Amino acid sequence: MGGLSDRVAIVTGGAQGIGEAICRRLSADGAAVVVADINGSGAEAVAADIGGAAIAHTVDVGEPSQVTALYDMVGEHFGSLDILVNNAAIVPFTAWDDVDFTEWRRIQRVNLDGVFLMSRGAYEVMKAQGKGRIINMCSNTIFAGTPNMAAYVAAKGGVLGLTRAMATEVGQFGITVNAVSPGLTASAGVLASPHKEAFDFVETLQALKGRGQPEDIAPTVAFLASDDAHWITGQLINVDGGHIRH
Ligand code: NAD
Ligand code: 4PL
Repeated sequence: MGGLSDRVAIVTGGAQGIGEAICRRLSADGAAVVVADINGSGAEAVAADIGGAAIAHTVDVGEPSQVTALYDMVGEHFGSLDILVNNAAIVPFTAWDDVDFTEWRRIQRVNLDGVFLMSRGAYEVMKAQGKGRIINMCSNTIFAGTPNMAAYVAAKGGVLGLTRAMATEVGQFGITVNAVSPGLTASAGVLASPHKEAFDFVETLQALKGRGQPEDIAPTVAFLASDDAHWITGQLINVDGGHIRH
């Protein structure tokens, strides 16, 4: 057991990809992890494979009533919450002018509204406890202006803004709010999308060579959740092999 024993963590989008790697890492460090995902069977499979205190919960982070139900379950099952990782997102590959308002709203609803709803719920518990850690998954696309993802890039810019602003208001309650921005990473979602064609080009831009893996991202999240990160809040840590500098 590592530095997160006796901690309770929720990881959204934990059924696959980077979220799954975060669930596995936080569990390895000793946390009881709620694998929260709209893909309930995928979340069940990850929680079962992790074993121990890990449990699965089906949730659409963009649906207020489902977010409320998640926090009700966590309150009954654990009675506390130490760590929230807002990782769930839709990762589109669509030209800017092929995005209509319905598609724009679909992306904002999960990628930005979902972070608000989940953070608002976690805040109530963490404020009462006088401590907590919120870690938001951002993306280095907000610096690169990566094509075919304008709605996603806009939502992730919003996530960084919320990270900075929320940190200011919740620090007085012992809560830190930070963000992690991966670069192109070989998650299940990316490997099943046109983004997979970009690995070779992105590698030419990276200072460090190779393909980012979900396991390369998870340790930074674990660090921000740990006691060692107690004096860090409102920050963004870029984890992309040195693709972009900010
Ligand atoms: P992925 O597509 O492989 O997995 C995303 C998970 O989120 C899936 O399990 C999916 O079911 C879940 N999800 C989607 N909508 C949901 C909803 N409404 N409610 C609950 N769960 C939902 O994604 P990934 O590549 O592992 O990305 C994880 C995070 O990392 C995202 O925030 C993404 O923006 C970010 N990120 C990824 C990359 C990359 O290249 N893979 C790069 C930078 C940032
Ligand atoms: C550099 O966040 O950061 C593709 C797809 N390329 O989702 C991302 C880069 C993608 C990224 C991302």
